[in-house]
Amino acid sequence: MNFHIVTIFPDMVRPYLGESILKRAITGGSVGVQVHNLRDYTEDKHRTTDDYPYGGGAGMVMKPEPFFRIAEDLWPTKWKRRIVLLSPQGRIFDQGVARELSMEEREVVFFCGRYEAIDERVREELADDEISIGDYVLTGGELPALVIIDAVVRLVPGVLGDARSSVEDSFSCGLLDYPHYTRPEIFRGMKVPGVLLSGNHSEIARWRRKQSLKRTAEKRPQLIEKYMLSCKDEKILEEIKEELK
Ligand code: 9D3
Repeated sequence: MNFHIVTIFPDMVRPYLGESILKRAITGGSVGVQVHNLRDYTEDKHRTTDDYPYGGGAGMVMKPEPFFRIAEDLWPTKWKRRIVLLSPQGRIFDQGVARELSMEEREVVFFCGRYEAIDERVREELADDEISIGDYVLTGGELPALVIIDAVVRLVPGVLGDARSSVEDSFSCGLLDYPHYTRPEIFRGMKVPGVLLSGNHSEIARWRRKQSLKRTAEKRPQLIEKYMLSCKDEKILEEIKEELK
């Protein structure tokens, strides 16, 4: 799995890639991430990447030439690259999009915008995909690129190690997580639920399932609607509704 981040702020993204699971994934060889300075692909003395908008208005627009130059220099064959434009107009990133990207065979290239916009011809001619990470306004695409790489890398086989597989995660399974506890058994008078100390593994599994369903129904009811419930889940949900009466 190979990623490229194209940005005018390469120093913003490099430190994050050099720590923790991401670092291990990269040094381990299952994932590659290269950071490219867009300014290196300008041709003028001042290494200009932005200009005034045609038609007027506030803010600057990123020039098309540096994006075309880097795409044609580094990934000249169209079918070997997937250029992802990061922008507020993109489709919203979620675990499904992460799964889709984790199966990508082409080089995945993120174009990070700054200023108000990127020249429309970059979208029309170069972009294969356009992604937003949610409906809030950021200052650029750099954090979105890191967010997406972070979510995708943990789905690449071998990155997490098999002890904790990403398959069991909340969201990939479509429900929120159940509550977790560690020692001490009583902390400032607050007790760990007895069932977790019982050693009864089927009871524990049922309690966790019920907590997941309860939390999801309470905090994110739309996730319950999307999720395929088993007969047993339906029964547990009825039980939860009964208890809330
Ligand atoms: C009023 C016009 N603004 C759109 C909401 C202009 C604008 C603001 C901020 C254009 C770009 C940006 C910078 N944001 C991104 O490049 C971006 C982003 C985001 O702001 N939120 C969520 N996902 C993303 S992906 C790239």
